[in-house]
Amino acid sequence: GSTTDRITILEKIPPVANPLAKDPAAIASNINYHAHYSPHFSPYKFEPEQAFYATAESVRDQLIKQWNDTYCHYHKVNPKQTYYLSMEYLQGRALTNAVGNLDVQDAYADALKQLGYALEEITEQEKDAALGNGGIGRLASCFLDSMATLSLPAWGYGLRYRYGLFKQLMTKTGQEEIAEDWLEKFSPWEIPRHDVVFPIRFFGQVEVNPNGSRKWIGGEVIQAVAYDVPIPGYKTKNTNSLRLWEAKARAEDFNLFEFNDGKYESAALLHSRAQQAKSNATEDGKLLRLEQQYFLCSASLQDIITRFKERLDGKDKIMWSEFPSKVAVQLNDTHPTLSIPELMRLLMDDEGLGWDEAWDITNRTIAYTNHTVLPEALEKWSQTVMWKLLPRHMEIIEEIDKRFIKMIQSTKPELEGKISDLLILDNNPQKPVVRMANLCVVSAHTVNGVAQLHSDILKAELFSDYVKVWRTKFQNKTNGITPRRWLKFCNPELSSIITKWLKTDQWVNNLDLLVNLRQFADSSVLQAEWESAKLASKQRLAHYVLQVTGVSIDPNSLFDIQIKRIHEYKRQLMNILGAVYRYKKLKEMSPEERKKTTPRTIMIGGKAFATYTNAKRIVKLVSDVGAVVNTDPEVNSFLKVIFVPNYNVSVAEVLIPGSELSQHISTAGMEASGTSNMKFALNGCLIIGTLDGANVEIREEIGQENFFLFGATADEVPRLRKEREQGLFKPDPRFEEAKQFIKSGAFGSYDYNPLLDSLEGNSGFGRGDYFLVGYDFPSYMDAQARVDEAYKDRKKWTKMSILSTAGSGKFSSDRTIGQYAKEIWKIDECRLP
Ligand code: C3B
Repeated sequence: GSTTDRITILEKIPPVANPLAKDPAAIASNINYHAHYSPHFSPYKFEPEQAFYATAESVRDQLIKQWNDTYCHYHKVNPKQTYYLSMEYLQGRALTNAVGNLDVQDAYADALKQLGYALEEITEQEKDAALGNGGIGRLASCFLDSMATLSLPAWGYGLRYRYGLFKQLMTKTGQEEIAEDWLEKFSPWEIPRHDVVFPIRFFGQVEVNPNGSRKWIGGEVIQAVAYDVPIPGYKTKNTNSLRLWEAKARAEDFNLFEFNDGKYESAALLHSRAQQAKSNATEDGKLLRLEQQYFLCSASLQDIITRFKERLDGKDKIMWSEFPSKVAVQLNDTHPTLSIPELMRLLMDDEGLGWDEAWDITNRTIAYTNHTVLPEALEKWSQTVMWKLLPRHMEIIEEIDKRFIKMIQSTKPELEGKISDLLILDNNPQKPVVRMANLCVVSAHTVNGVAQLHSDILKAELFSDYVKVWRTKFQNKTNGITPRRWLKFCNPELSSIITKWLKTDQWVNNLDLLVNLRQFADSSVLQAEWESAKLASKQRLAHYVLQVTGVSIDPNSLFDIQIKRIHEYKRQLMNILGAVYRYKKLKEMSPEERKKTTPRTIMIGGKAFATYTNAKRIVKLVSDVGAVVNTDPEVNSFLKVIFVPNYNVSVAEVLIPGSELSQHISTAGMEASGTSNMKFALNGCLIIGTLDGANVEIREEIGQENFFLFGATADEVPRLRKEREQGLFKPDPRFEEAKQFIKSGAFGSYDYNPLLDSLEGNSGFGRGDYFLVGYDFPSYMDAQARVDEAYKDRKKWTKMSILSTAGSGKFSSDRTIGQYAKEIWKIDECRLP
């Protein structure tokens, strides 16, 4: 309708502030109330954007009530509580999730209908909150959903970045990055807490008092202000908090809060104190990142300690020894490692505890999750920078290291020879650094990996010598995903079929129940329903692709998707080489032969780190191949290649339900877990993949006959790399043919040689093919041929699809979080009555 129509509708509905409205008419009144009285926009306008804000404010009313009640309940019961510290959260959109978890979806849909809108149209208005880069951030967001759903007293802490992860624009030259101003218009989901403010110090010096105690003084102090984001659980009133810290800048130019994905330089320009440090641009960027990390750790720990003291009311003496029985802190990767020396500092310098007591408390409070074995992701900070920025923390780290050596010398003399690797401080005179992972392993009570294979590799390789010191410190917690966002809300068609066949919707918070679908996998009735749900999702996806790329794709072709950050170890390059080979073969076929092939639509999406040249070349190659293939009338009804721009959480919610095959094809041993693999399997998508990360467990759960496996295994990789380097490797002719075809200029004149050279052995321009694309290519192509054959038997394919969903129960983040709660945090549910 027109603007006037909408105003007319609004005039017929009384604006009433009734925050806890349940029936559609009352909700419509409350939405109308916000349309009139919320200060963000003129009430004489009710376009989709205003309707979104008014709807969100109305939902927020409901959230705030539960959020307050939850805080009061935890305060009264005073249970042990978990604090999840993460530099990244990928929350995506909140509206669908909030009305779904509050169980008011239908009422809101009805209310909006009365106001002239469809709920889906309104939810589309929301910008994604992308305060992270990829898997680790999305995992943190899934964990928040599960913590609330399990009614666990558990909160997230993070940073309120002013700009989110960049927006990816595709231009003639490939990926371009645009700033993502997610707060431009204001976020309805946060509650500014001007009552929760802590001072954060940087630089300065350490003062030694006559009694020997030490105090960090001078430097600069800025304020951390809390913004709380309510996190509703599903089928519980518990509504937890994600507390995001913002810097209350004293200087206009202090911009701590740009999310820095390879854009360190631009952020650093805005940062005056970095210039005082007189280092170069990259160093400035690194300093900014270290400041952000410390800001998160210090604000969160001050907040935790304040709450601990508040809840001890009645007792006149603070019992510090009880701290670990009230507080569990989980470090999401090494990014919040400074929590360790910060907790030590607060306990000793501010609260007056001795070293031993402070150390015991710190150790019993903090646990660490490792998310990668890639050397470039294992953080090392320059000791010089650290001494400048955090002098007191460096003293504490030195002391932890000294005591650690002493302990090894007296209890594990056989490890003396390994000490230089085990130490926290690497005192290499060229470039002395602090090894953050070592600080975590030495200080935390528990260290865990994120899939069984990854945890095994941590124990056998990265941390093998520490295992000899602390046998029971190391655990596995296989990742998971929330079935609310990743099935119930993003794939309503499939969800209602599942509910119908299981005769219950309990699977939404007991995902193991999906296993009961197995008995119906052969039913032609279920198969027909299953296929029609898949087709509906494929049509929605095709519509989306047309909208964002202008290319129309055929919903009857096999939809083959790879979406994740672009990285050489994830091997999008192998995927596109396979597509190039497929295209060349199609060109060589007669029209009759072509008709016998399985038509495919290959979709690849993901962002490349702004300064990662080879990743950007891969993006460019995918879009160049697409430009040729999609406009080739001879073959384009048998093959399309799409680069899906600006991949993010909301795009994933459209792509995953519409997928039939997805690629999880990293070099074995390199992908710690992967989590999109779980989302695809849950939505009935088959996987082609290597024995890497959580693929191993997914294949076990859904059955090996339902998984297209190929490639070297993790234990073979070191030997294969050596052989590749020594020139003992004989490339498969198909691999050579695909590369040659690109080199011949079939996809334009862009210089792909630097990229293709990375796939050669060490001679000439070759850079060793570290990721073993050449070695795995033939078995990858064979597996792809098995996929094409399997897709021809639609009954069998659909059965495999049903079995994928049926076998995905283990990968609920409810299971993962239940295990963290029991085996690491030792916390219990604290459910609102
Ligand atoms: C990722 C890993 O690369 C994934 O395999 C894993 O599934 C997720 O973490 C979640 O555990 N990861 C990331 O996104 N960022 C890092 N810095 C390190 C790992």
